[in-house]
Amino acid sequence: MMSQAHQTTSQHLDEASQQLLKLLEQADPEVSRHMAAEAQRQSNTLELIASENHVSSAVMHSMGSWLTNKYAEGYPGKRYYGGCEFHDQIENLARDRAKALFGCAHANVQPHSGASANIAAFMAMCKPGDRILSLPIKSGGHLSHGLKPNFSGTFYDIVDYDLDPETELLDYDEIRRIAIETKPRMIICGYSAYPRTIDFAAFRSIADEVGAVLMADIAHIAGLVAAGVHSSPFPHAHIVTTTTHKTLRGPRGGMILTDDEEIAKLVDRKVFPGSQGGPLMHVIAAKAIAFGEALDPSFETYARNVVTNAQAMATALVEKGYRLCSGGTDNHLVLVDLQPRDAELTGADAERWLEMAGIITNKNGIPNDPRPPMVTSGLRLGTAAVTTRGLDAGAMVEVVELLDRVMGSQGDESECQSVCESVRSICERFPL
Ligand code: DSN
Repeated sequence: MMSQAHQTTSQHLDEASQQLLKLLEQADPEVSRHMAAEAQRQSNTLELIASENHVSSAVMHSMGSWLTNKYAEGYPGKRYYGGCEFHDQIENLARDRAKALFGCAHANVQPHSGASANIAAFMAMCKPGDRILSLPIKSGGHLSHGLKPNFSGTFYDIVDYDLDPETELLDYDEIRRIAIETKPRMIICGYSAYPRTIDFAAFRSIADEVGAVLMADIAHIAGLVAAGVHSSPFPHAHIVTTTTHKTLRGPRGGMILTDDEEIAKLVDRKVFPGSQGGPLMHVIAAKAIAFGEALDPSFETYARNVVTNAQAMATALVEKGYRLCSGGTDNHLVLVDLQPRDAELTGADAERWLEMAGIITNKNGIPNDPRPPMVTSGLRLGTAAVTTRGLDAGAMVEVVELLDRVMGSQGDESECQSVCESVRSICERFPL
């Protein structure tokens, strides 16, 4: 017997997904029940987490394929296992498409995640103990850029730069001053919660002035960069790391890019055998497919709409009395300071109440946040996933209206229920 959740979900699912759920119902009803419920959750809620997206059916189902059965340690043409002929061809396709997408000379598509890509990039460019200059996580950086408990903060000498406290923008003069004073081996740009354009050329000029390596982590904006909607880290950064699953809309994974032949050799060695064993070939196939999709001209339209939607959301939020960090957005995300709207309101409350109403977000620290990371005074909202399901600027205004109703009611149960019904109807208008 199919569960109610499965039946409801199946109406929205492509044939391959329906077959998968049918198969799982026979093979493992317990897992099947939870997977069907998750498919339904994704279908019936609005995903505003800035780092998430909805992949195509081809990307999703290529991950559940024969390629998961294979060990392929090494690189195309130089493997430690037999039987890799087709894996070589698939990995070469992924590498070539990545190079075409980002206009660079070398791509390593094996990192299992963005953090894994960063481990290999650090190992390629720095020795343990070397000094690295980066934006801390509390100001919008990433944990793998130097947080103390992370490998980066444990094995390297991390020096922080920060945002301008007034404008909440990168202050290139101040970054330059700190770089000259501290002489880092490597400077990192690229962030998890920075809504503005990054000036890669300015960073490179600072790096050159102090003889540092420039690393750009474009995990969040990779799709915008690939589409030409955000400026490219090439030719400025020596080494570029990214995830493949955020605005780039591929499978969960990482990648390292470079234009420099010597750095390319180091990167390959530090990914394998330096920090990883067997590559996830089923995920590499899905990366190849996603890169192929991103090379299609329609991806540029998608990426432009992501930014248009974020700007529409930003304007609507400001009209409702919310303060946006840095005053707005140039990319796919906005960082909302909840305090001016309601001094008692925390990011944790907002995240929980919105989830009750079917709007999925994450609490996020704002620059100089007085509250701890599990509470926060901010909310990070992104438009990559809702743009994939077709929401436009008008729909973003509707979403902000609903979000504000939830905030205004302080998470009142019946108001959240009523908003949830409106969310459901938006989801039906813009099905996955
Ligand atoms: N956890 C990711 C994000 O949400 O930004 C970064 O890795």
